[in-house]
Amino acid sequence: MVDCCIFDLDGVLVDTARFHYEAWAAIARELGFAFTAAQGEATKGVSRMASLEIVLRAGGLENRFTSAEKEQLAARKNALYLQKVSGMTPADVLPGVRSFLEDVGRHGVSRVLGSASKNAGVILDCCDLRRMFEAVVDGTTVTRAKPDPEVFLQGAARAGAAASSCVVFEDAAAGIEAATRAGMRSVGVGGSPALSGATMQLRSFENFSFDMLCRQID
Ligand code: B16
Ligand code: MG
Repeated sequence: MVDCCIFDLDGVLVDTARFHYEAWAAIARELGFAFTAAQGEATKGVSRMASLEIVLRAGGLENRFTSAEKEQLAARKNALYLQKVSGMTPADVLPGVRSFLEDVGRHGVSRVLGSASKNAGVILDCCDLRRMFEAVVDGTTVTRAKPDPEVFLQGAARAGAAASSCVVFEDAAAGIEAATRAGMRSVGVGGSPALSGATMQLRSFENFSFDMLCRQID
């Protein structure tokens, strides 16, 4: 039984994970080291300040900056990131996503956004996705970042759904762990081996339907 689908944003509905990575890599370059794409994987689904710590550790600079300096670095990264996402359009929504969201809605099942990002609203508006969700929970309303289950528990509460009837769509290991800790089933989107803890795997939303989800997850 599935009463509510909760969708992560970055890496599930849109491919903004690469913009996060490019912005962090630019900050690392300014600080004098290379931040590799493999190192960038660990920042997926993780909050902005926790991501900064991962970047600084990669450069051996974890004890180098004051809190105020770290805030400045994070703000600078965010400005670079916003430059990249502000040009997004509905064409940037990943293949099959829009029709799957419509299909879920046609079944009368709640659609909730559950993202760690403080920029979720900007992306939803640029990509004309906001009207496809009954509730939006994001980095502006959540106090504890994934893998804490807060974001998904807030989403279930907003939809009035029991955790056991929710399915979370996630591209990050931290998000799959958060779903499991919330008592929810999960779909690991994108095929990364890091998502082996998910209830089921989905490479892409192309040709995927709500009926297929129910058959595979129930
Ligand atoms: P922001 P999600 C997450 O979004 C990203 O995966 C992660 O890389 C980022 O650090 C985090 O949002 C915070 O984003 O800096 O925009 O507030 O995957 O939970 O939708
Ligand atoms: Mg994500």
